Amino acid sequence: MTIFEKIASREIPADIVFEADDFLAFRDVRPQAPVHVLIIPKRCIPRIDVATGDDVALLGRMLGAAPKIAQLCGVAESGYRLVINNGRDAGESVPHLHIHLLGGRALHWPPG
Ligand code: DGP
Repeated sequence: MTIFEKIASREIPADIVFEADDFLAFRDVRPQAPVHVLIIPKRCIPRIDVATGDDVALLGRMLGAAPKIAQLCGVAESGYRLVINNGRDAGESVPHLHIHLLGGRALHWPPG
């Protein structure tokens, strides 16, 4: 079981900001911005690289919920960034697909 599956099953606590039947959004334990939320599928898809056609609708719902989650976190107007890290060079550290939602400060571009 990944750490995020444990959060989804409430085995490990997290600061949950939004929940749907098949995905969850909670605050990152190591925030890189004043608002840093992770949007995860409840069932483990390891990374975007191995997502299949069966995952597309779920991934679409997760992405589609981002504006609502941004609104709940107070960054809808100021702006926010969505990030998926895939693989070593991207800094992926948890093998359970997650969309980072970052906001609450001006974010640099290009990212480091
Ligand atoms: P990534 O590097 O893209 O794989 O991001 C993984 C993120 O997950 C990282 O920003 C820290 C966060 N994280 C790791 N373990 C936990 C945890 O147990 N709880 C929460 N809330 N976040 C976690």
